[in-house]
Amino acid sequence: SSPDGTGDVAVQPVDPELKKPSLFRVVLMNDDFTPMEFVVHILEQFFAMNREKATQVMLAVHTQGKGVCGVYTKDIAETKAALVNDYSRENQHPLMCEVEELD
Ligand code: NFA
Repeated sequence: SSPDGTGDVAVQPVDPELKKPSLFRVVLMNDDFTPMEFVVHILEQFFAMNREKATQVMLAVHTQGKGVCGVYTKDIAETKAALVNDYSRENQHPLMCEVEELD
């Protein structure tokens, strides 16, 4: 121990500064072929929306070309987009889900 007898105890900083994670939008793109009911089903199953919210978002994608499904950290956003695209392809629909970094 040190000469003052206090002992060599490592003190950790209180309130370490942690960087906030970057955020990413998961967006659905409109197309002319995917059935509206399939898009509603995707929004309910992968983004935990109720039928009313899923219908609103589906119609926003249909009329505006794209729409936000949710905002997540990078790994979660990329995983959700990949799961949606795999599921759409399994069901032979061209629906596309993309990831966009927020500013
Ligand atoms: N535009 C598609 C249709 O008219 C519906 C759709 C909505 C597709 C949202 C993709 C995304 N059947």
